[in-house]
Amino acid sequence: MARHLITSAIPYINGIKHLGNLVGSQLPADLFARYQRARGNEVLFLCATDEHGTPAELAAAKAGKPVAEYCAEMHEVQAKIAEGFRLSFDHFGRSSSPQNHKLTQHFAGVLAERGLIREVSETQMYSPTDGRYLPDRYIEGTCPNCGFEDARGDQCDNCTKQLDPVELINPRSVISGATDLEMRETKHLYLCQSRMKDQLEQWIDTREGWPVLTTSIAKKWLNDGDGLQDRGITRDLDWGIPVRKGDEDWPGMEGKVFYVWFDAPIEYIACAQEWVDAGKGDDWARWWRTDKGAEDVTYTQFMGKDNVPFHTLSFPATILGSGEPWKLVDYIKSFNYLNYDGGQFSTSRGRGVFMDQALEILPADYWRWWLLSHAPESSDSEFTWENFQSSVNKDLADVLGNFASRVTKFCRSKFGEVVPEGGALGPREEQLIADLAAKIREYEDHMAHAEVRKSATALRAAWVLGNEYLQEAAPWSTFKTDPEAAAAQIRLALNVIRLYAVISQPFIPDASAQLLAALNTVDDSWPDDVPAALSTLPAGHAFTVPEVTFRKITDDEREEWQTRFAGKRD
Ligand code: B3M
Ligand code: ZN
Repeated sequence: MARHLITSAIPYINGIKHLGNLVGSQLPADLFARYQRARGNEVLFLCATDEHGTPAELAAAKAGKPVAEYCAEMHEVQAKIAEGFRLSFDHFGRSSSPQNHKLTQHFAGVLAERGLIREVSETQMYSPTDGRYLPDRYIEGTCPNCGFEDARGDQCDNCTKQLDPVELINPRSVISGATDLEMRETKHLYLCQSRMKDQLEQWIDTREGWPVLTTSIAKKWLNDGDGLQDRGITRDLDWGIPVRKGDEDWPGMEGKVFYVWFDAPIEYIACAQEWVDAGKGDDWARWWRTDKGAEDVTYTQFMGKDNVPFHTLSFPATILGSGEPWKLVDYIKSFNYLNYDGGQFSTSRGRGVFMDQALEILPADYWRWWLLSHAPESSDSEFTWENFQSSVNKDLADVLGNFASRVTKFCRSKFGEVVPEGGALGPREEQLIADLAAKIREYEDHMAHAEVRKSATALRAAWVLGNEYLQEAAPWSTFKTDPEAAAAQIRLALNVIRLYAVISQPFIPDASAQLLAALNTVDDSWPDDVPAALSTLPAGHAFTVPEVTFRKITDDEREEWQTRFAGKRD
């Protein structure tokens, strides 16, 4: 039995994510986790909310809540939506957990001991009124380029010029409006990534079969311009993990916290500790420490392409730099972007479908199927309502749903709600079994490599085989001349429904459970031996006709939704 550690990029806490975010990490990670479990492998699948950084502080301020309270609430909201999408995390943690505080401070401590952290003096805006340093986004003022009065410290939204806060005319604090801002000298910590360039490059060059998207982004950061740069890992914020060297104070770093991208990936490890502390597991080290059994773990990470530099370089720099036996990632699966209906998803403009809204209009399986079968793997992809409607109506309703419904209803009308006995299987049936076996082996191969679209294509092809068989065998005609043969055909077809329920589970878990329940079986074992799997339900086995597995999306609905999610203009 293989052991798979699987993590999804951890979503920011500041609001509900859209479908583009979902398909870029959490959903394909879930597909992979479900598949590995279905194959009988041991899986630890982790995700969490990413709770630090300015976006969290600003969102809490906007909601008029203390940031800790805001994060606790939003964590629950995101956890509930994740459940709604049937994301099967073994634990959904929080990067603000005490476990992550301790571990992040530990890593900073050992990296400092090994000479991989240096102190840098910088000048920064300080607001005496607010009693704190102000990061870029906390300062607004008049744009020196176009005169726009509400330009942000990092960029002018009017003329798009990139700015440094010191360039703003009449700068003011976003928090209090105070204008008595002053420049102060302050110290920050930098992780010496440049010194680890060779080690990182050698590691990346020896990874086999990594997606081009992943390695090309890593190589670009390693070699473009002056090569890999050291990275600031501290910030002047109130909310975050206090800068400490392990258990000790860090002189000069009082009042500072670690940069969100330093502690967020460490949460992958802390999350396993949270999983144990929540009583769900008893040993996190056997997943994360190569001196404690993680040597034989296969670790796969899922993320959008914008997160790749942090996972191929910064986090490995933390792990390798520590000199401690932590498990390094084995495979990084990254995704391009999903666009929305001729443009982009936009959180600020409410453009596109967000996770909570999606579940309000249709069950999770409809979205899971469309998103996964159109995952932006080799290039960006686009959600359109026409495409969504046609995929759901064709693949799910006409092909899979219709097969289950026709077979069970025909059986009920001619033989009752039990698997009929019938005679031996004919050549056409043997051909179907052979075709299904070949298609399933192909499906397994794609799933094992986390090739999401190809897996969906193979699965759909397996569903189509059943339909084509049914069309050709036409048990309703056979029945008129040879009821024994028709019974054998239906016995096989009922078993094919069970087979579909089992292999489709990673994509559409609710439909899978519904079909198995209707077939009155709990046997969801993987069809290692397809012919044997297709005789699981014996003659005489009672079942019920399932409710409609997938309904069709009407043209009216499609038009209504298209208008509803077009986004409001600001
Ligand atoms: N929260 C960015 C994102 O959600 C960031 C990922 C962290 S993974 C350690 O896209
Ligand atoms: Zn401007």
